Amino acid sequence: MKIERIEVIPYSIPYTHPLKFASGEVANADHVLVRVHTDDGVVGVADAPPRPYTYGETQESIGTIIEKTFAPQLTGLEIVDREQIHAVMRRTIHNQVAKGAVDIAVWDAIGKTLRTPVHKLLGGYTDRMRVSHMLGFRPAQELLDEALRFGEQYGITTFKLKVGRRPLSLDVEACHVLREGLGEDVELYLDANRGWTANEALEVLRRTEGLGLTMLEEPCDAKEALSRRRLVDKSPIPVVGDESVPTAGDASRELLSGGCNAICIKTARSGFTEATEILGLCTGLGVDVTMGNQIDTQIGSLATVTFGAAHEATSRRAGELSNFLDMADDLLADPLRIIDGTISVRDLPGVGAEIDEDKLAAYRLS
Ligand code: MUC
Ligand code: MG
Repeated sequence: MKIERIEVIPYSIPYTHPLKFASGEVANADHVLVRVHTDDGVVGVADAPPRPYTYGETQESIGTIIEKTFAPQLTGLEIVDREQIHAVMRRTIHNQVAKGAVDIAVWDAIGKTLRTPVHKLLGGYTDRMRVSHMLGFRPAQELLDEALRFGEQYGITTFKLKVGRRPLSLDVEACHVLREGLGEDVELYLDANRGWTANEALEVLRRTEGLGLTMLEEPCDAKEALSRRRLVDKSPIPVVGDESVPTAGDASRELLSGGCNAICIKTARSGFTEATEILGLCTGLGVDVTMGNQIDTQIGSLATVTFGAAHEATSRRAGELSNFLDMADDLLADPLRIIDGTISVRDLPGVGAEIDEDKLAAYRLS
């Protein structure tokens, strides 16, 4: 059960509805499929979504670092020796998304080797997660129409609104229109992807007072430490660290310095191993966590629900699991389904992401 080779396959699938947000826009899923092969024929699978505007990694850099640096160093290691695998990857700094995909593929291979679902290996708390849908930049009425459609069609009752626009009135208006149109029982929270200053974020909090917003994610750049701390102190709702906290070390720094008081965990950039470390830190400190979406495909969303459903703390809140619905196609042989606002884990060995090889052949770039 040794790692024999690691395959990286860049591919591209268009979005029918591109997602726009303060730090970027996604019109195509230009991702990398990662497959870890063992010497006894097991294949672990994961998806790597590059986000250059967030972490600096590109489709090319993810392929290259895995192929040229990690694969030669990991070949020959036992698939179950995760600490050795991570000790090797730690020798290269950054490259969180590439490392995350290798880690998830390794977990998938371990699950298949042990003939056990990975959600059981990780904790086995529950078998599904409630779904939160991310709404990108659009005029207020279109946002409301989209949210109503997702509510009706999929039973989704939690929405994360992408904000961080100027003038602030664009987002303030969207919040009012959504609350008015969706009613009081729908959960609404905001993610500014560092689009505002701390003072602008405070102004938006004042102008949306009374709307029952539950969280404010990455309102401004966490590196602007003093103003960010002031915002966190004054905010009546939790301020969630997202792109500022890809590792457990980053999460510790931001929590201890007052840069945030809740943490978004994304398996795409932290894998299952580092996500477990971040989660342990947060539960130890009594800090709320959310399961985020790196604008994931169905493969990535299945990884998120696998981790999120495995633990009590990560399954309390709705996880961001539904943006694959805006893609023209996907690579999963058995598509993910949202039923009554939830997505279930798969009771299959590993993570359960079986790839449709014909689709992969159609969308692969090399
Ligand atoms: C989010 O929560 O920020 C946007 C960029 C990215 O990396 O993830 C998304 C969603
Ligand atoms: Mg975010």
